[in-house]
Amino acid sequence: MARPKIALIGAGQIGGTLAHLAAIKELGDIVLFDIAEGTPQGKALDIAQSGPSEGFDAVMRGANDYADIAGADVCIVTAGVARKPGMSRDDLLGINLKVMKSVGEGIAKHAPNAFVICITNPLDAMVWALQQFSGLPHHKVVGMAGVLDSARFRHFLSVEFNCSMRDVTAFVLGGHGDTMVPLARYSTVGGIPLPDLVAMGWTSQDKLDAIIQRTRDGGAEIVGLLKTGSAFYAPATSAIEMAEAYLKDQKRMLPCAAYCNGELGVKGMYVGVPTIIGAGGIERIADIKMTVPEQAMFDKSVAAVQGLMAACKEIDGSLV
Ligand code: A3D
Repeated sequence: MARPKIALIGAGQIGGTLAHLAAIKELGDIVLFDIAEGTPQGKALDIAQSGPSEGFDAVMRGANDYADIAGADVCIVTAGVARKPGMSRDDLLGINLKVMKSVGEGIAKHAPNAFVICITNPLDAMVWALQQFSGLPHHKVVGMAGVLDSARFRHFLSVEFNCSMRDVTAFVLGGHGDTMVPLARYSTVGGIPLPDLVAMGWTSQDKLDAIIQRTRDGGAEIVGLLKTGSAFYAPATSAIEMAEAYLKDQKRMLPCAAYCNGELGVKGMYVGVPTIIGAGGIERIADIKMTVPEQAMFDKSVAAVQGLMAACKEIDGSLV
């Protein structure tokens, strides 16, 4: 059977890391696409030359022409600009919206059957626009944010509890921004929910609140340290987890920005919700019932995403 084809639209910090991870995991042959001439070709050659030591079989190619993504099974989109210190994700909206238009048209023309994972910020509004620009079905266009936000939460919790990250599960829902919603009740260590661990004296409510806030600020903390851009190792790893779930029909339950049609009280927009990803793309959304305070936090986050969608509509009248 031929290897799957993975197209990475954007060959910057995340794009390069995606290519390296996809090769090491032998997920398929890889095309790195970018408008910058030389960057995708140089990165593709560099990563290909890591193959003999790592021992992977994957054809790696750089491209500046959308024709080279033809027939891709998966497209992961990071094209656009990233944050610098002092910028919010929302500051990227105007420039990245234009990028989504050209990317959407390129995918529609050359890879209409792909499973598309968007990473470009501001995430929830960009994936919503990308779906419209590409015209691909909603269940085949998804945003990566919840896996990363949950991974950050899991990492901080594992340090607090001095336990393996593998045994920490966590749930971060809502929009990928300052209003994201880490849900303590659905986050566990070895199946024990966080509120129970507070009651057991494993941590205090104050410490847990601080970890939740650090999770919300997780991206900005890294931007502040790097000074030249934003996080890329963990964002790439998170998107690869989603791509692998699709390519191997793993039916993983992962929090993703998915198109909601009434689930969790949301209709006609993308926002972070628990989903099942398998060969059918987004196969299911878990319509969990939240408590009144949780729902209020979630609704606030949904409203923030709707504000960004309205700003997009003002810039591009074709969006509905
Ligand atoms: P960066 O290293 O700047 O790479 C972006 C690449 O996009 C560059 O190589 C550009 O040349 C390329 N590009 C620009 N315009 C186009 C275009 N029209 N077509 C094709 N390629 C183009 O950024 P990065 O890789 O660090 O981040 C990429 C995006 O991911 C940014 O918008 C970040 O804000 C976002 N991001 C999202 C998360 C989430 O969790 C959602 C996390 C981290 C970064």
